[in-house]
Amino acid sequence: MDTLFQPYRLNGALTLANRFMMAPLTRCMAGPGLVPTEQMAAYYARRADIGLIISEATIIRPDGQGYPNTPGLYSQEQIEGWKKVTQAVHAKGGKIFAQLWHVGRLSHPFFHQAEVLAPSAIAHEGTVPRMRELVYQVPRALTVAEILQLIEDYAQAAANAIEAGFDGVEIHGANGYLIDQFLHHASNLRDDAYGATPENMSRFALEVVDAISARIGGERVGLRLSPGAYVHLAGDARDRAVFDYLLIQLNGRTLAYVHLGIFDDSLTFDYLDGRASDYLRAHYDGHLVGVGNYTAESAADAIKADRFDLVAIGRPLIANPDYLAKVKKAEPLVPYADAMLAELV
Ligand code: FNR
Ligand code: 8K6
Repeated sequence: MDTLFQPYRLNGALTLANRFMMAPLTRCMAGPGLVPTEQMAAYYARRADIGLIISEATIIRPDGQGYPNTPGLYSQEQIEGWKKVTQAVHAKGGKIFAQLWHVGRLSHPFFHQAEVLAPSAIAHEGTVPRMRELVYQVPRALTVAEILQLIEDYAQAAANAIEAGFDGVEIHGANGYLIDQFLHHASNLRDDAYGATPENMSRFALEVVDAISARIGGERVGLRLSPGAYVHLAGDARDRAVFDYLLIQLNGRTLAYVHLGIFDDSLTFDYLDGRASDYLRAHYDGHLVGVGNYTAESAADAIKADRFDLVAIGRPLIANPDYLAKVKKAEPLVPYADAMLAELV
């Protein structure tokens, strides 16, 4: 357990105070204009003893929104709002990355009065959470020119994150959102340079990584991936080859870390021969962040067994702003309940 509380060097730019990360947690509490609030600054600052906070997913442009009141990083007001958050976290000695997000086909015109865009014109069945009257629509397939614009918009949002004082960014390439929609056969039926083969299906993710790295430096860029489809998408055995290719490509690049996107890491996937975390460990050479129903104890065991290097904690950190202090003193934790999402504690 002691290892978890020791500093961890990610690279020449970043050494973390400990091996805990705060998992990105959408809270739907941004103010008008999707601007972060003082309450959000105080909420993140209460958790500044965590080695690295990953912000709630933050949209790179208006048509990337899929839930109410999620913050953005494309307007000057949003940048100014985030400055309050990063300053509050830094004042307490913490570090924070912005998670950059576009939901692709999981958007709805309700949020932005524009088209819903995705790799292919395949709808996700169902409705927007918390807004049950909004049925997901059939998206329009992106043109290549629109894909290039999206890559530029990701890079600009990363530059905005640095202007706002973030220590880096995590690219949200997981959980069935836009980047993940390119990486899985269930949502990518393209037959151009962005579809059909592992190389083409990985192209968008890699171009986003490269454009952001060119702008802010790869040492300040993390990437979240869900090689096992478990939410918003159906898995397909052919997805395995896409992630095999993508990870080989990522091994040749500088990144701060790769972070698994999952809710429960005991899930296994036939086409990954087991847990997604073990698959990533076997195929990715850099720092790996594990997540998904871990306690400090089970994370310490996993790190000792060399299954990953750092652990991200989600729901327990919603319920316990003083998670780290409690774990250190072996005090009991408040159990998480969904009702806690109504308030920023
Ligand atoms: C999440 N999760 C999540 N993931 C992500 O990449 N971006 C996000 O914005 C969110 N938002 C979010 C909101 C809420 C309320 C929950 C519960 C989860 C997933 C999260 O980062 C994490 O992977 C899971 O919660 C599993 O970790 P725990 O909670 O078992 O430690
Ligand atoms: C896989 C990424 C998860 C995206 C998170 C969306 C966040 C919404 C969570 C909905 C949970 C509903 C609980 C309702 C609580 C009342 C809040 C006012």
